[in-house]
Amino acid sequence: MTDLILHNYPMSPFSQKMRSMLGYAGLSWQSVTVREFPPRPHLEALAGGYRKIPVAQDGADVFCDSHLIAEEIAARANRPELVLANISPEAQAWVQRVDYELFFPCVFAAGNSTLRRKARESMSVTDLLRFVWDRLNVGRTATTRITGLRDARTIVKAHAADIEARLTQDFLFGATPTHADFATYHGLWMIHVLAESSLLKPYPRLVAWIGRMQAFGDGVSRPLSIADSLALARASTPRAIADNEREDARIGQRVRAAPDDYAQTPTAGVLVGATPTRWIVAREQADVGTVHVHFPRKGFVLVSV
Ligand SMILES: N[C@@H](CCC(=O)N[C@@H](CS)C(=O)NCC(=O)O)C(=O)O
Repeated sequence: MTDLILHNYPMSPFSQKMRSMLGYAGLSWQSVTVREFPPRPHLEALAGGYRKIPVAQDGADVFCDSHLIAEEIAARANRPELVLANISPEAQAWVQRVDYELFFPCVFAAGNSTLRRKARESMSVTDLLRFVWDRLNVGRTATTRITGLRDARTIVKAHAADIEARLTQDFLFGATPTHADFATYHGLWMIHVLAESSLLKPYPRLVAWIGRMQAFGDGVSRPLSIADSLALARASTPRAIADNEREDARIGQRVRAAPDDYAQTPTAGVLVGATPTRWIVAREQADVGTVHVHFPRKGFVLVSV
């Protein structure tokens, strides 16, 4: 099996979720560094309209959303605890809560002079302005309410107190980590590690847990150029789809798949695969030939066109 390719950028929290899982899983991987905001033409070739980061790639198969990428990491490293569907209902509900209630407050609460300096070091002033403008538009067009702009620090502190109380063992749901730890970590990573903020200091068990999560590292990565990632897709054939992976009356039809929350730009193609948890959409593009783009069902909508 070849190393997974992760299209990511250093300051992206959801990319950090994947980098930390790769570190925990002990996997080596290939890193394509992408811009912080669209247009990203090579990702348009690979994933169509889907514009969130990270995106993973294995040859001519492309995986959208961290929940699905986690399944790829879990399968490669035999780490079933990284798959959301494998963890307890209580832990799954926890992930849903931190995804929707903690992530954005963390992003807003992380905004301090250290973060601005780091952003300024990786982007020109013009790009920084374009980035802010882009994210304002993402917020404006979101179908779910993006909470936390006003009370970000208060919301983060309430979650931090919950996490502090839960951490009676080394990880949130026991002595070893699960998907829930990684889903909780990346927002807090932005505050504590990236922005070097003191906001979480009053929560010693939480800070110690961040240290344990950080100690997993990011796995061993080697850089891959955008051109090489496209060439790899072009030279590869998508994975075969089994008969029991065609469980949808729309197989063979033209469809559009899009996130149901924010940055909902759709990917168009032909539905070629469907399992109880994912859809697989085939796309043809001159730069990459035929690629199969995988979407989780949870958090996405699929419509016939
Ligand atoms: N549900 C997605 C969320 C990913 C996400 O929101 N990523 C951020 C960057 S960390 C993003 O892409 N924001 C808007 C954008 O760039 O279009 C996942 O789990 O992968």
